[in-house]
Amino acid sequence: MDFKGKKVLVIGAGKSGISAVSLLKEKGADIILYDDKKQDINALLEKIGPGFNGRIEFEKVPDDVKTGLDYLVLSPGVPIDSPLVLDLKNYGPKVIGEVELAYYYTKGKIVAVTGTNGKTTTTALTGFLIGKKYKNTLIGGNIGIPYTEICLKSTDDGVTVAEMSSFQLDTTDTFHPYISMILNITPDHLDRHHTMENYINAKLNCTKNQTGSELCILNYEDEVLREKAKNIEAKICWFSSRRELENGMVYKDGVIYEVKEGEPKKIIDVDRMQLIGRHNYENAMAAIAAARFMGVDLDTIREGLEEFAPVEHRIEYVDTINGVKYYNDSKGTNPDASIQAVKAMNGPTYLIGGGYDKGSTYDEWIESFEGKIKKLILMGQTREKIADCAEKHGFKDYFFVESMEEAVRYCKENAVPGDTVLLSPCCASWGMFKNYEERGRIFKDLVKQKNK
Ligand code: UMA
Repeated sequence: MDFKGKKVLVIGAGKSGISAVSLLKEKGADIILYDDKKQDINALLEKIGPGFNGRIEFEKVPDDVKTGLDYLVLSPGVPIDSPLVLDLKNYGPKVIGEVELAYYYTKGKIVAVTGTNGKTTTTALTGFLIGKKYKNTLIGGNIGIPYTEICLKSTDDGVTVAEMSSFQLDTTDTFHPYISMILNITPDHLDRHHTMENYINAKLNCTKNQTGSELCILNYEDEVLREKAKNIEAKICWFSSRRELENGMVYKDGVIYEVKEGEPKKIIDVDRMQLIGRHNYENAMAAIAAARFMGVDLDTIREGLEEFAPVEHRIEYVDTINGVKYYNDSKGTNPDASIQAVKAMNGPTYLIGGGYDKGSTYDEWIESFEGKIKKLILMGQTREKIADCAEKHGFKDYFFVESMEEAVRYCKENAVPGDTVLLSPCCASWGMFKNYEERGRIFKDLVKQKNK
């Protein structure tokens, strides 16, 4: 795609927009970067890098920008049906997303990872396994590294593993991965997509351009996916953590198998992995299927599965102190995420929770305890609300603390060998911490201070 001299308006001056502008600058486009909100121009220019001759506009797109536009490039957070985008469409530009732009410049094979939950871990693990065979394996997308930032580093003999959100897939057109995967689909981002059908269709965009010789990896336990698979052109590899399959990847009784024509071949005892929890075994099966399709041999895959450390703050193993294992799941900022972490625990657990109140209800979270939670240590704005909910469900083993330091100290003083301590707050961190990353790091530091 030749952008030289083309008039391109990039909407959204966040990570993706800035990165798209840097790419378009390299390609000689005539660029206007726009954001609804005013920002510090110098800070933006610094991020864009040297040699930018374009314009930056805030709050209102000037009329002279609208005329003669060749392209409109949308950041993932910009809805395709926003009033601004609908207005600009009348001026005739081609509307693409930041990912579609990156795709024009991607060489080699692409693995696209999507799903409502588990995308980031699966993207990281898939990249890790494939990277053992393909030297130039790049990882990016929704994982936090804009796709436009990595695409120019791709090579014909390399692989790009891209985490794709529904926002990003909403604005793809020719984007064509060699391998796609949809891990699961449950309601999410309906404020943006309006209907579940739209959300599902956005996810399915990751496979719409695939051909019969390419692979689409799907979760057999997801009814939506089972139904939608009928219209998918690509070869399908199913995985299941609940039943045996004739072909695909299966998790059963602590072991992951690859099954061909009903013949299971053992891949790994899940105890050998650092990833824990059924949802993570599903993520691992998807990643293994992708690596197998890319020709990575089984011994290398096993080695990779054992080496791979969970993404920081997601059921991340911290340490074992006096026979007590500590896990950091600070990313458990909502009931769904935190329930997965609780389910992943195998024995008696001290659970540290509570934080900023974003209006969640905690009933399902408390119900997921299933007798496993020895003590619920609560902090932050939501502690009373959670305690009330716990009482309602007959759970009385909670304890209030004022700080993370006090929470960790309480666990160290009370947990006995064989217990586990899990930080999975079920709430946002704001109010007590800058973000969930800071909360997780403070927890880890406190755990590692052995005498506290
Ligand atoms: N903006 C507008 N008009 C709009 C919407 C946004 O001007 O209508 C501006 C905002 O004022 C802001 C900028 O756009 O200055 C933000 O752009 P953005 O929302 O596209 O965010 P980026 O910083 O570019 O980050 C995006 C993804 N964010 C979203 O999808 C909301 C990041 O995913 C992603 O890591 C990054 O690109 C790199 O690919 C985050 C996310 O929350 C982690 N994703 C959602 C999820 O995982 O559930 C989809």
